[in-house]
Amino acid sequence: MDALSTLPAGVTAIALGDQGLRGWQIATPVCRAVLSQQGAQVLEFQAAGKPPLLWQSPQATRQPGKAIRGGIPICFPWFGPHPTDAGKPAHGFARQRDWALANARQTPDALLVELTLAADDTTRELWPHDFLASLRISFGSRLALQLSVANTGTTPFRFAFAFHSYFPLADSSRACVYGLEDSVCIDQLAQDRTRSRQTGAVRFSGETDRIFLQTAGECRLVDELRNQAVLLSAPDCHSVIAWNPGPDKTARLVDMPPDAWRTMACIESGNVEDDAPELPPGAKQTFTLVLEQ
Ligand code: TA6
Repeated sequence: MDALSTLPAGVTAIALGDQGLRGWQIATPVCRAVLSQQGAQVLEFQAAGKPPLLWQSPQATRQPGKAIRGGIPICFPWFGPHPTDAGKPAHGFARQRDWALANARQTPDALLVELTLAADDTTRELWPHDFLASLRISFGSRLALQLSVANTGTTPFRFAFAFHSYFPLADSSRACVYGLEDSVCIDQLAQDRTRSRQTGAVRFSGETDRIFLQTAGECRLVDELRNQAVLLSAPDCHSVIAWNPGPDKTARLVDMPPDAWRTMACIESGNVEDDAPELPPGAKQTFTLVLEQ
């Protein structure tokens, strides 16, 4: 745990589980949240007067180095399985490592927290580039995340990332996503990963794993049973991934109860596949996600 000289009121350092994971409990007049130092991962967020925004598996691990199932994992510097080495961690290494707490301060509207992750010998073994990643999180009446990636090396690199957000649903079969119409859709479950143009809203019937490219940067997840919605605004993110594991895949996930697929879905804003950016030496790019209920 990086000790800032003092934490602002409303921020308390906490243990997450009993295997050494650390994080912070956030309680302000406008929201409550839990943030894990591992992965700079928002695990919980609830704005005053609103339902919980995020879903977390009741069986989520609290083991150092193991991804935590829920909240908003940060997939970086690649998305999904490593393109050439299956031995490397899925979704990159950012979600498995402690990020350094760089700043935490209260503003009139929100508590702002910044964490950073810099390249080191161990990351270079997995990904041979020098980078500095920073995640700025605004805990206010809504949740906003801003990921910046800087190329601190001497050669360009291409990276992919996603805010892998888990959302609760009353019934995943009675939910849908608007705003992805006309985007290019890659069905990850199809052998040949066929591409098509999305027509109409995206729905979840059993296992669903679709990458949408060239999106408009804004979409809305609607829980039809509860008549509630989450608006995802991510103007710098051109990809959205919609995932529900369905019953069979869920049965293979040790950190998810067997019926968990019925009450959650992931809507992940990022830049992957064709949308993955290339960063020249010395350059920095910033990507914002705002979640509104
Ligand atoms: O969200 C899309 C996806 O790539 C799915 O294929 C599934 O693997 C999911 O991410 C979860 O990945 P994880 O490594 O967290 O189990």
